[in-house]
Amino acid sequence: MSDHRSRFLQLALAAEALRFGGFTLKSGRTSPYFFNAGRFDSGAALVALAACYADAIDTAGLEFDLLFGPAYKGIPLATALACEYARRGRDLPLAYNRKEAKDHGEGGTLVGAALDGKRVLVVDDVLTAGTAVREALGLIRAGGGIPAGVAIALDRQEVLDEGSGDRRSAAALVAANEGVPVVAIAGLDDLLAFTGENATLSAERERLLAYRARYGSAA
Ligand code: OMP
Repeated sequence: MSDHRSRFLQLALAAEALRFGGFTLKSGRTSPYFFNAGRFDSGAALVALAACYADAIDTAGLEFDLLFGPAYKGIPLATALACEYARRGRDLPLAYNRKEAKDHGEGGTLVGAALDGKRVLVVDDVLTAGTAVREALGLIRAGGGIPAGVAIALDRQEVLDEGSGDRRSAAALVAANEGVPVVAIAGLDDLLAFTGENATLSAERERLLAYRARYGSAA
């Protein structure tokens, strides 16, 4: 497992952003694990997380001119990543959206750098069905930007409909249908590899394997 993957999983477990138990997802599925990026709730935690995003993005060779953080959880993530790139010598413009349009002051739903003609990288927390990410890509197009990719912390590597024969992941479908690369710091497969290396997580690993057998995408 590449360094940023295991570093991220260690950070997420230490921050309790990644937890094991029983969780109901937006899809209604009951998951034995949950990723809550809101637990990266200090400057040091966000700095460490942003370095993992930057390593994953650079390893994938994504090309973009602007970072976009979808409200709400993407906003601090994209902001921390912009700071990390500045630290690495690349000053990137940053934008994000409001959930509710503002009808006074500067107005509108988009905040920050103008998207016009820019190749925009969406920075978000987690992808399950891809609904949140697809919405963000729509906002970018509506704002005149050119979607250039999606960077997420965790790809849950799930199928959209476990009853159908289509075992493609939701992330692969977003990439194919939206025409943009989707890059994750880590995925369910990495979490399984990580739990396999840690004997204290063997019970959790069994539950993850059962969940993947039912809802997981083909590799
Ligand atoms: P999709 O829109 O289905 O891709 O799911 C992304 C959203 O699911 C996130 O923005 C969260 O609201 C939520 N979520 C998590 O935050 N962490 C998880 O581990 C799983 C989910 C989820 O509900 O699927």
